[in-house]
Amino acid sequence: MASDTTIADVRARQILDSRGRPTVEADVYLASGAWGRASVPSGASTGAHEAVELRDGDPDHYAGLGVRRAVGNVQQVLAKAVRGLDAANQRALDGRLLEADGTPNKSRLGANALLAVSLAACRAAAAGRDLPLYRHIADLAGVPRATLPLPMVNIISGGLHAGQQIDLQDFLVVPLRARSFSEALADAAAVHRTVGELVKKAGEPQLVADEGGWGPRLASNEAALEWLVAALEIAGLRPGVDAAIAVDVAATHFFDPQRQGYELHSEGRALSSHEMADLLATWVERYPIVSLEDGLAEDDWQGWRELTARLGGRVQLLGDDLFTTNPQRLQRGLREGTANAILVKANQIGTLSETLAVVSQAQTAGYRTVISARSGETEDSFLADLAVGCAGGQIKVGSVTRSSRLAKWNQLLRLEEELGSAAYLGAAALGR
Ligand code: 2PG
Ligand code: MG
Repeated sequence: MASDTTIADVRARQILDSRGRPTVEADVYLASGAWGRASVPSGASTGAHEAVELRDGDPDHYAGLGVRRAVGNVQQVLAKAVRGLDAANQRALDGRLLEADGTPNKSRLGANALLAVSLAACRAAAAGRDLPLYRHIADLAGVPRATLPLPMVNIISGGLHAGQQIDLQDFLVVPLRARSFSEALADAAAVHRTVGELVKKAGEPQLVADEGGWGPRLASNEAALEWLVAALEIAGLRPGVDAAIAVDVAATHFFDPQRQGYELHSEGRALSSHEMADLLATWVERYPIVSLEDGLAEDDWQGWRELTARLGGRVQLLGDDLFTTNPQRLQRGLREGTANAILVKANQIGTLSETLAVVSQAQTAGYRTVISARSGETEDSFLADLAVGCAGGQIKVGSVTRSSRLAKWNQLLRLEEELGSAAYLGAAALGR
């Protein structure tokens, strides 16, 4: 007999994320006694169009970054709003959260408050139904066959994640030859290890950035691509055949709106939107790049249209700050032919139901989806089950070091054990 999945109680607290900053954690308890816990990640390179992450602004508490107000909003407002609702009916529950907030960008109660409850309720419902989390999510998403995603794994970090020693944010490896998720992870780890050796050889300290990728000083942004290709070869992976490269340019964060220029500070030069597209096109010629994220800034729609017309047939053009997991912005992108894939981050929009709706909106329109962590993460592994349950196709978690990252990769290894390697999408997720 199904147990009672009525919400009996909600609790919340302030915990710390992988950068030592406060974030919200919530527990949702059901009438049956089953319960679920979830915590909320946080970005550094956040887009202007993201839902509002409510912070206290009290300079005497975590330099203004406390989330005690958001926690209070869960305890005092959202707990009352959802008590008595069925946690298994995620859409109705999330609808109630949106109603309680009442603003388009979750600025009253905070998207961090809403998402903590939304995710914790999902986990509680899965426990109440005695189902693995990914299976419950698959039911919510209407996905008949859960799949294991193709990973993109951070190897070299720059930009806001690594003290801006170079301007571009992430250089990632995409394992292509692997027939299973565990083989893919092993190939990615080999590349990470090899780049670590190159860092040492270059006489640089072996220090890692926010997401566990290496953060060496480099002569230019392009040098990161050269290092990555060298590492692939040393690791015995044929570039472009056995493994390829993805780049998160994160261009919003070096675009100067006043001067309308892309300022490559580390190289002492500024590029127009058109020149930036030229640079990316050159790199796509020269290196085995299969995915370019945020190649241009979040509101450079015209530039994005041109970039898509130029490169969209050859590589995945992934919108992160461009779309911010927002259905209206994605709709505009679909209408205007910008990008061909969307990065999906639940905290950019604020509830699980809205996140699943955006995934389905994108997939229906033929855009690929990449389920993504934030640079600030916790030990919560929800993301892994989300990527599997919604058949997201690809996943980006950061590197293969740092427990906040491993929580997700390791959960995917467990899910592989359960689903079998036949559920692994591999390079097919990129249309290969
Ligand atoms: C991104 C993410 C993850 P942040 O830009 O894709 O790498 O970074 O969470 O800082 O926005
Ligand atoms: Mg990004």
